[in-house]
Amino acid sequence: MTQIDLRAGENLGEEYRAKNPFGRIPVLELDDGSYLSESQAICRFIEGLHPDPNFFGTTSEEQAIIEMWSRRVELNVMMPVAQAFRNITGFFKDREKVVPEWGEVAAQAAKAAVAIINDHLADNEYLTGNRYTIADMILAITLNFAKNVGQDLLAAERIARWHAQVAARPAFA
Ligand SMILES: N[C@@H](CCC(=O)N[C@@H](CS)C(=O)NCC(=O)O)C(=O)O
Repeated sequence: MTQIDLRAGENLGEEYRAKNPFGRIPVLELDDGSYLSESQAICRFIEGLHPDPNFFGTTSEEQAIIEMWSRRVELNVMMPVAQAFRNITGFFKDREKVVPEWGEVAAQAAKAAVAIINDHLADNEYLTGNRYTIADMILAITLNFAKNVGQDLLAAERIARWHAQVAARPAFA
């Protein structure tokens, strides 16, 4: 594993951008020397190598439902949380324009999305029903990150119940 120093902008240099032109971590180097980025694509590749246990679905219907939830979480929770973090703290002000007001709007958007998910969890043990999937992983990691950067989105009752269940999984810990 190679650590990339984000604060120093190592991910923005020519060497790293040859691996991922978008300059984001993580990147997985494959045996043939090619590179894969985007966390979900990397996870899907790993599941292909180790299909059991399954986290991306088996039937096409189940795969579609899991992807629906993964996309809902990434687009409606992860992106706003990241935008709030970046624009409120100015953490990456050396490389992008920071708009604090936009950060506040994004933080509210993340809260609103989590409230919708909290309602959904009234009738569902996990995001896609009765089993843990990649969609739950993405949401749990997003909410842990949010908490670490001062956006606590874990308080709602069903979110708290669901998060405790996920956090109790040995692999998650
Ligand atoms: N959609 C991408 C997001 C990757 C991403 O935004 N990574 C952040 C850190 S978690 C990053 O590399 N930030 C450095 C920068 O923006 O310069 C994924 O799922 O892998």
